[in-house]
Amino acid sequence: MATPLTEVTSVTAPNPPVTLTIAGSEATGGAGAQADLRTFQSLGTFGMVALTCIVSFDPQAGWGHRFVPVEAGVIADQLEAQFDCYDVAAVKIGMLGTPLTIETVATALSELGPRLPPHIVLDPVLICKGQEPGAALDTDTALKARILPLATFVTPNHFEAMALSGLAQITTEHDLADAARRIHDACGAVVLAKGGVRLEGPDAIDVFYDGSTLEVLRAAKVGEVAVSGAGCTLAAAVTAELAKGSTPLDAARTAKEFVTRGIKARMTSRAPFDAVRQL
Ligand code: PXL
Repeated sequence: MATPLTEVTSVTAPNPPVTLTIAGSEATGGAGAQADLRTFQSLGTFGMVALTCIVSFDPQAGWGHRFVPVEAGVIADQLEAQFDCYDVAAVKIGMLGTPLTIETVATALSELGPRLPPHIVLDPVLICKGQEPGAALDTDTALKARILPLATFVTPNHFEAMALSGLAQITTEHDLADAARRIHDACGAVVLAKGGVRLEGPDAIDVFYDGSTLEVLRAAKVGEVAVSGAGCTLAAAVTAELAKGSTPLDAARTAKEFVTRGIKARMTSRAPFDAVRQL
């Protein structure tokens, strides 16, 4: 016999921490909001997404990006519903994509007052694989001016670390550490700068810097080609761990282990790149 509804609703377990990603959909599910939600779920938080844009790779054109922004008012509506519904423990900000979206998100977060979550993790998606560096300078500038100051934790990749630190080249672990320091000094956020497969050597290196502790996180490289969704997954894992009460350094360590496991278990497909699989 089916359990009466009253019995189900009367047994209320305590809520897990609530996490939110403000991010785009990548239709094949490897990156963006889909990767974030799987990561939130795997790490034991309740995930929500405020969708900012829809990316559909174009198999007829080298798997480049077809990009459609979500209307600004609809982004604001999602955030209103989410923050009215829950106390959000930590937010991840992924692809925003246009200056108008950046302005909409910055305004919504700035107006939250005491409901502003204590952890705002920014994955500063400046370009995606397949896009030309500097293709969207107005978006990059708006992100630095309006979103970076709100971030408590930032996870730039190799290219973004150059853009945010002003360093012309990052080729060594020492350069990456220098970039992490400069970015922290400029914005005050905890920095996890990702070398990934882009620095030479056997290890994928990320540098953590919070203003006093500098730690190099290492994992043996799994191949020499970047895997789709690795950056999204790393930042989402940091967000989930912070939401559960970890220190920033422990969150970074756990996130690095989580993404390394996901890269080892990656999805292959008919696209010319693999995608992280969150275990
Ligand atoms: O991996 C960066 C990224 C983030 N968000 C969305 C994306 C991508 C890359 O494809 O499509 C929506």
